[in-house]
Amino acid sequence: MKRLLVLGAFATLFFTNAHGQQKTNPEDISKKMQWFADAKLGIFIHWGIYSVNGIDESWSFHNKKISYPDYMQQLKGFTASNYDPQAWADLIKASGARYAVMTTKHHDGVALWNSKLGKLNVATSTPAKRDVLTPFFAALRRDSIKCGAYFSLIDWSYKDYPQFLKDSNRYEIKAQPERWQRFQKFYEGQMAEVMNQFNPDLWWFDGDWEHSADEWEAKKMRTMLTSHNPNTIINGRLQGYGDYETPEQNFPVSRPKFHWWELCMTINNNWGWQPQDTNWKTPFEIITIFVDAVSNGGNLLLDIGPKADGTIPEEEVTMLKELGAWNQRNGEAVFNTIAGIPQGHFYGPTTLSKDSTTLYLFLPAKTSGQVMVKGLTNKIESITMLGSGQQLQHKVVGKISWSAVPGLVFIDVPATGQDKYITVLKLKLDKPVKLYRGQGGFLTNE
Ligand code: FHN
Repeated sequence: MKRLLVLGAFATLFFTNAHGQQKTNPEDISKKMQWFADAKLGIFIHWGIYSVNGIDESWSFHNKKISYPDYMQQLKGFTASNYDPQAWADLIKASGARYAVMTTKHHDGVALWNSKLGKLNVATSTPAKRDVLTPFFAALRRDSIKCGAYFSLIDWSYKDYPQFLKDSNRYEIKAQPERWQRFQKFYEGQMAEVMNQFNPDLWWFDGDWEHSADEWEAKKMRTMLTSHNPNTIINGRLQGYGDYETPEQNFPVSRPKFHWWELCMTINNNWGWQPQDTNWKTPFEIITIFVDAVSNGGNLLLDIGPKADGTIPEEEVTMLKELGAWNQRNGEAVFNTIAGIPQGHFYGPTTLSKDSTTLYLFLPAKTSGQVMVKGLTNKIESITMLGSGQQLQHKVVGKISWSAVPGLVFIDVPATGQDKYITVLKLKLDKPVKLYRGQGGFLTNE
């Protein structure tokens, strides 16, 4: 699906979906998106019956790795016996995250709240025997963390949903429109339950690819949600009626053209708990990916997959704590900042303060010696290594008297005091950052 995002004078969002239909979204969303833009880090939680056997969420039966009846047997093992929603919220707070996105229902159709629309939910059909969402969202709000609801539009379990297994559908909509209308009533009813019961600050839709905006009644759903809560924000998986883009596991190289965007990513390779997946990224790797996204104007939504009893895997607890400790030392360079200077001026990620008078440089690895900044016309008033607080020296090299082209800034970086993971240098500038973007030239002030 291709979405062309054009920002008007007041951040009107225009989307063109895969069918070339241009939809306008004549809302001024820049104000309500501000908390999201400032938040930079969210924690994603994939929790469901798939954590009983530690298999692919929903996809394991859809792709026929396991039979549907065997997949649904997992209902009997979802105990939440060690579930401590306040501990989850406190750990998310400690990571430095400003929001969390929890699966309310994945493609398998198993609701994590006590839905009155059917029995396929953890309160009615599992040993957990309770709505696990209400206490979690309450705990997040006690910790002043914004609440995001992941909601799968796809429901491969529902008898009136067309798709089921990868090679077998229940019916075609055009042949049985009344069945699709029954599904629409069901899915929109469940969405309304989540809206009324949890009033999410953010909706993280998923699975929109299986049907069109019209079939999902996407515009009607957006209107329902934003009428109920004008400040709620919607991700870009509602077939062109969302507010921001959601690259997934794929790291943008060039700066995404979308004004607001969020990279969602796992810590190992799987969304839910899978014991055999020990391919854990290191804290250095996660922090590098995090600052790369932030430097390009995006957020990181980092996923954890709790076990069926509600225990969060130790590796993920450690990761969130390490990430939080790094954010404690360097958070001013991340939270409430704006995207950094274009690539080419510094060999690493950068961010700027909102007034652009402070430039943050993220050293991509341990270094001893000098780092260089090109094309900076500003006078640097001070350079501080965050964490250690050391004041650093710099010199300007190659500034020619007759040329307006700035010299190269070389900063002396001491081997001591650098961060355990990514070191940040804070450059206080004389005024908002001003960059030379020319090709050099000669004998001219080009
Ligand atoms: O199909 C889902 C998948 O299971 C997982 O939930 C990810 C997380 O963003 N979203 C979809 C794949 O894009």
